[in-house]
Amino acid sequence: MEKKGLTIDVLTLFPEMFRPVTEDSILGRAAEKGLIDVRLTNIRDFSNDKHNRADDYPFGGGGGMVMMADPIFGAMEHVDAKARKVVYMSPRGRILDEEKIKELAELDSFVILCGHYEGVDQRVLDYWDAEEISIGDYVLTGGELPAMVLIDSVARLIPGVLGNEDSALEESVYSGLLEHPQYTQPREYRGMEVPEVLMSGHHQNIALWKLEQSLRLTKERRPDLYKAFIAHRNDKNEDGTKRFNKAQRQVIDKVEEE
Ligand code: 4FN
Repeated sequence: MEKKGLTIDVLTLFPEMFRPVTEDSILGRAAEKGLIDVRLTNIRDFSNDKHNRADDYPFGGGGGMVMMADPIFGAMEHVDAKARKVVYMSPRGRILDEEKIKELAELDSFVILCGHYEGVDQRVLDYWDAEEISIGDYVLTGGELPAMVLIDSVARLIPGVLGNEDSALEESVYSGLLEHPQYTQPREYRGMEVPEVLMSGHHQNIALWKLEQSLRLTKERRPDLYKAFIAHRNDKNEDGTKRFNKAQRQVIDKVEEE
């Protein structure tokens, strides 16, 4: 059976930060269609302290505040996290990539914990067996923006979330290449013309031009991605057919020799 929809529980001290992302545009429509359900839990609601505190000073000193275990445990129990995958957005984690995003998009549900201040009490991560995932090497004030990046990237892989059912797969990210240059109206702007081939209506030539541009750009700007593409260029599709036809292979060989 095909899975129906994805539920993501987000545990955070700042649930209001997520509203614009979860209610607007593409994600909002996906939610209306029942394809994705992003549930927000305010960790502070599970504080058992008389002042509703969710953070305290770090043992061993060092300044800043640490998010306490107890409110997070309460929130985790509330969303029944024991039965599900728990992700902690953290600069200590492996950097998010398309492979991890695909893995998460195949689940029925998972939980995202967002840290703030100096992060969470380590016992939370140990007990709930959290997988730490980072979105990149820079300092942030919290895990909320990273969680939104993760949600956005996972959501677009769920069938039906993007208008066009297969547009997520058609894009160059699917092949691991950067995108070719894009143009729209007008045909001439301040003396700058759109490449002739795009106006030709010759679909085969257009597809080959796009492939060539993607390859050149990727080779120049992201040699890491280009090397990975070249290493896998002779892989077969899932159905055993060849990934690239003869004309495409010629383009790849040409750029490889440049
Ligand atoms: N960041 C670095 C080294 C040490 C600390 C930080 C940092 C927010 C709770 C974590 C940051 C970046 C990418 C979560 C950064 C991410 C965070 C992320 C994040 C408050 C503690 C903190 C060496 C990476 C620069 C603050 C490096 N992806 N600490 O930013 O949550 O997910």
